Amino acid sequence: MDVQKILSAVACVLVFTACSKKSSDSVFSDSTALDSAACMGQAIKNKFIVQWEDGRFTVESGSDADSFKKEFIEPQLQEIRRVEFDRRIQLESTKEYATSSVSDSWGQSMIKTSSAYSQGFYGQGVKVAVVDAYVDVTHPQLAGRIAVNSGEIPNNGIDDDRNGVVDDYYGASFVSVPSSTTSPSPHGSHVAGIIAADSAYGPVNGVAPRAQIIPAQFIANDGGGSLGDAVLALQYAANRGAKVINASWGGAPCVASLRNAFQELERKGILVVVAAGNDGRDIDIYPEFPASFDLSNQITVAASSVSDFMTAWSNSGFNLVHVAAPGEHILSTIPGATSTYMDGTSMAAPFVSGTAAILWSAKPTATPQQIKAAIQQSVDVTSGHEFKVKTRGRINIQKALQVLGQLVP
Ligand SMILES: [Ca+2]
Ligand SMILES: [Ca+2]
Repeated sequence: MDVQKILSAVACVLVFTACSKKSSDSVFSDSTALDSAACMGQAIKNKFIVQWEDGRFTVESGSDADSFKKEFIEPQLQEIRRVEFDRRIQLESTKEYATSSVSDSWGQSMIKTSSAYSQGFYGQGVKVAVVDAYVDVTHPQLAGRIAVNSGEIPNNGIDDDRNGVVDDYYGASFVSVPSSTTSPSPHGSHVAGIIAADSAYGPVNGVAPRAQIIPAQFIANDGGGSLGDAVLALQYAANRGAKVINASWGGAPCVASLRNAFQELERKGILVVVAAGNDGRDIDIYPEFPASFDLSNQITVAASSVSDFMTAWSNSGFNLVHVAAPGEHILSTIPGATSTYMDGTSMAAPFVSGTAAILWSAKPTATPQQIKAAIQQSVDVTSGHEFKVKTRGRINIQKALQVLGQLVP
């Protein structure tokens, strides 16, 4: 610390009001000291994530940090809350295979989806955003399940509804980083199918087959992405009216922007369902973001096996992971009008997102905290099978509907 910084720190103690004055240095944070072990995303030094005082985020370009402070931040300092470098993130690939020896819908059976359908609850009227890779909106099992933005005219090159995104009739892509491959990643379509695939048009049984999917892409086909693109996709999902946001990804560096973006979702009453990650580690001790944020509107999900034990590779944590859900041998939709099996907490999280949509279709006035409580208080805990998660159990829709009925009369 140099002498000038010590003096200004002393001045702050003596003249407290002087410390609340903003400067371009105080709103610009290039620090990664928050959680040094997990802060590894490579900074993109000519892109800046700007959070404005009204809570909105934008991603701006500039030649370097000094000129960005002078030319962008200082002229509108009072409107800006925080600025950070954008950062690259790389998502892990998911195991994929064409055949499986187990029942195609073992997970749906185990969490008792049919009990909800017999009561008339299918996730109807609930929008679930898939903030992820590409989602194939032409897949026959997904096409009827995509939430249409009725204010937008598709393919005319005009942002008809003036929401800042051109031609977002179905959804939007915020991918700004180049990809090493052009063939579409199956990940986003697989996640979307677990939530809402329509079984009238193929073998996949979506958990909430009348929920509506909002595709918000930020992950490129090769698994690359940036934090700024993720923040914009989350913000878009909220603006489109998502009640649930599924985040089947991790590996984000520990910068404050992502946490702030999740806190904005909390303020807006949106439930966020996050995959715990597939590294077989305890995220209470070795944090993973966004899995480890621990917000009141967040459910972090571990992967359970066909025999209802924790999978060997699922991340865990008695504090920061809330529930387990089916996450291996999961059949779902992929591009090319077909389906395949995948393993991962990426597959477990959408089981919980679908469950939340079912619960909200039963009690539309419930808060995200009540939906989260109903899911947490209704898990199956089997002696000898306790999961290393906060609730020790695996989700059960039948019991969750009963608990929600008590929480929201
Ligand atoms: Ca638009
Ligand atoms: Ca248009």
